[in-house]
Amino acid sequence: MTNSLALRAAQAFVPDDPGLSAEPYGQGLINDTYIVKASDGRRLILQRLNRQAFPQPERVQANLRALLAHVAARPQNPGRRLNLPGTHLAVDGADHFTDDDGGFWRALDFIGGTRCITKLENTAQAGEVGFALGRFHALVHDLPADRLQATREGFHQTPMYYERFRAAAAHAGDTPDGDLRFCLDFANQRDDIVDALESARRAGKLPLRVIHGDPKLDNLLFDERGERVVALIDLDTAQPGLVHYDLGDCLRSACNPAGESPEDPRAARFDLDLCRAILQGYLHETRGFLTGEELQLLPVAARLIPFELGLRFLTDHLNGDRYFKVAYRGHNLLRAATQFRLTESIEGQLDRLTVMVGELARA
Ligand code: ADP
Ligand code: GN1
Ligand code: MG
Repeated sequence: MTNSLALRAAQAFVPDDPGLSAEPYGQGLINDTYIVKASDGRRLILQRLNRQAFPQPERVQANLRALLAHVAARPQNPGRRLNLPGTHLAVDGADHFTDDDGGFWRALDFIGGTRCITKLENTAQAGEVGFALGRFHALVHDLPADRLQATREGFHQTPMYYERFRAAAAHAGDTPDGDLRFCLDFANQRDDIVDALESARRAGKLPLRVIHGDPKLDNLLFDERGERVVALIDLDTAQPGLVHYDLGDCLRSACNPAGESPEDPRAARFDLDLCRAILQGYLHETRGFLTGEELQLLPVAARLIPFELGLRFLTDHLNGDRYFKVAYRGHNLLRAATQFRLTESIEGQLDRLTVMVGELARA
């Protein structure tokens, strides 16, 4: 059913069309996403940005425009392009529309003939995931990071999420059991790893680059046959950061065949073969500008970013589900336990992962 606020926003981008419709679309955890259909057959993605996640949404749009302009000036082989969705101007010339309730809406190219893959089926698809993230980093590697503004302060700085977890856990009650007990113990036992990337960053060992911030599997669009990645979407968190945040996030999402919400969190596991194929695809695109120190800390990131996401889900559960969209009470707890089980699986394979990264980096 067409939502009236969304329809009003859609009219700001496509005026004078009595046949215009706007229907909810996709499975994102943050923004409200709609597909807009115009009478002439045109389609757009319309999104109301989440103001809690993005307190200064105009920064999201400014970054997107800077990024798109930079990438448009970098020719790509037409047969092997990575597409990014362009943003549309409203009829008043602005890059967004603000509704009467203060909602911030923007419209993007709808990238059709594509599908999201919820679970990788083979290493060829994994290679495509690596290609997409690597191509993105290669396209923006000469865009100075300070040309983009922070859309989320402290995003992926694990010590900040750990502090928030500690504050929320102070109200967890006296006798937690089940998944909550497991999650609290798991998080409390790992305070020694939370600073692993940030300490290297403070020491000047890791450069700030333009990153995507959220390259999970759902944010890659494959062609309809599921063979090639054709687009990278959800650029709201593109901002200065470490490539480790992106690689850690991509690996934790793509190499866990159980997904983010399995029935049993113990189903989560890290598939090293998928990881190898992703890194091969990634390094093929990025060879030449990543430093030795960046490569050396990739295994650290592969462990830390799922742990951090587990902390984020757990904190949101403890705070009453205020940030991530949930289907039911307890959903964020299940997601947290799943990310921690995944972290456990990575920890059990860390030596092999480290050897593998070393071999791939030298190849
Ligand atoms: P969120 O930040 O809430 O995750 P996304 O930007 O990822 O929002 O959009 C949610 C979903 O909508 C995506 O997972 C995808 O299925 C779909 N989507 C978003 N942008 C596009 C686009 N430009 N073309 C096609 N589908 C899109
Ligand atoms: C959110 O926006 P979406 O659904 O693609 C979140 C990511 C998490 C992800 C977990 C801005 O991503 O950081 O890794 O959920 N995005 C934001 O699924 O917080
Ligand atoms: Mg998304």
